[in-house]
Amino acid sequence: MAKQYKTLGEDIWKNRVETINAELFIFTYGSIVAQLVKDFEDYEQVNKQLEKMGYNIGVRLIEDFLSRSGWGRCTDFKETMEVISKIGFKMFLNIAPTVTNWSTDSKVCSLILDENPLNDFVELPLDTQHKLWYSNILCGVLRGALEMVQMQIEANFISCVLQGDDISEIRVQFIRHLQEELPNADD
Ligand code: MYR
Repeated sequence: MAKQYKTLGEDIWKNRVETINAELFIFTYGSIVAQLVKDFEDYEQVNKQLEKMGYNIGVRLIEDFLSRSGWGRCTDFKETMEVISKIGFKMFLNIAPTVTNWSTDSKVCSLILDENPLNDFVELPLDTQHKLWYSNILCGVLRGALEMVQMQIEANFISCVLQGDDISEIRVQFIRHLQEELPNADD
């Protein structure tokens, strides 16, 4: 099954790569983070803003993901996480984070980002140590995209190579399935 995800992700990427200037995107993201740091002067606030921005991207990106991948429903959170890694990340960032460190109840796992294009060309000042999560936008993208398929999750960076950690790790927690909005009988 892993191979199936991989091939699908690679095919989609090959068709799209020519149209994307990755470096422009990476530098644009960097300048957004720098501007937020300047405006808020508080790394926690910057993390929150990045997460919110990502959320707004995620709620739109899911439609593109579903139509381009042709993916249907996942059977459970474990499959969803594999699809996110092998197809979603592959499609949008050309990476496939490792899904690992599952909790015993299968509700929490980690995405290990062996590579992260957003980090390219980035060095953080020392005082950001474990306060600024530079790629926090990704946490918001996950939350927004999954909310659109009725899954409430929380995602947080717990380590990052830009902070001197050995690995970059996003912890993802499944909270609950959301109910489809039922039309109000009085409407
Ligand atoms: C379902 O069960 O309805 C399908 C769930 C698939 C969710 C896929 C979400 C893709 C998010 C892509 C994230 C990319 C980050 C760069």
